[in-house]
Amino acid sequence: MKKQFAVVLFCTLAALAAPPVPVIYDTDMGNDIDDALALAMLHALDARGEIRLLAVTVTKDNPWAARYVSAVNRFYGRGDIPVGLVREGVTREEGNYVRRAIEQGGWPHDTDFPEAVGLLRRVLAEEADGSVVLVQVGFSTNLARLLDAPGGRELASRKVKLLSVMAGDFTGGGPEYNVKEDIPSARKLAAEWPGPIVWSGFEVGKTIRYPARSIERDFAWTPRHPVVDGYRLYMKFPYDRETWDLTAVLYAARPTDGYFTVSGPGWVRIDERGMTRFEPDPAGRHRHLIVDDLQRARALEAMVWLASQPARDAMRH
Ligand SMILES: [Ca+2]
Repeated sequence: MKKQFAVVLFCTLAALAAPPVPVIYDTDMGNDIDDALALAMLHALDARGEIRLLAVTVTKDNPWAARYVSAVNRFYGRGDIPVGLVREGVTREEGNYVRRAIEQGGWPHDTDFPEAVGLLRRVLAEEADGSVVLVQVGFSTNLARLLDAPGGRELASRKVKLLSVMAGDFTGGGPEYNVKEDIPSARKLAAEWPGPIVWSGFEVGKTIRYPARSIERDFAWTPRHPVVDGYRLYMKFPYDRETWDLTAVLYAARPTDGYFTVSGPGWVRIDERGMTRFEPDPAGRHRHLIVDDLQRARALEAMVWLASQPARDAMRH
């Protein structure tokens, strides 16, 4: 009887739990280390059943960026997640950790990657209408191209529930890196994306820093980890690093948990030099994140726990 009761209870709880949110991660992996920590968070959220990581698309036109994504996916036992790579992107620059982390660590990885926009179209087409959350934490190259691809604009409009973006600066600072690297695509995305966008500006992640002590302490469950390898190579260790891309993932996965305050509606306007500004408008489809000191502490704790969560099916080395 007891066992039957447990089975019934489990089934009831499973039915009550919200289904995992399908997520696509679009990243310029390799330019900074926050992309890698954000990918680790996505694997933790996937393992918890909060999201389903459908695919990763890379905006950095360098094979080592995609290989590193593949290596991290395989580490988490998820080599099945497709990885797309931009063709003729805005930068071929390799960055200073993706290749070294793979070569020094000997991390197994894929070497053939489909073109990113084609992968986005295929993956979006398979999902239910209004269900997908897109997280863009690099340049807007892939998503701007999606709008011009056959059927791409309709897929963006029909399938995507929310686009969570790390880009811009809404405190009057200079052109932000993700915008500046591909200004025409960022302008196109801001002006033409058919659905809601929530922007995490430079000022949000800048004030919440991932602690070096977490890298040293919280990954002790595994002798080796490709994200830890990357973190130690990216800059002279130990250092704390801004959590820009992690904030966009946290909001995308848990939008109602109060980690951030969301502005009223409006539009993000981007000028020819890449300067961003938020223009309030009750009819606008854009919002941006705001964070106070209490939220910074809560958000950081969540980001650290998720990024360092032990992998269910980690490769053992
Ligand atoms: Ca990034």
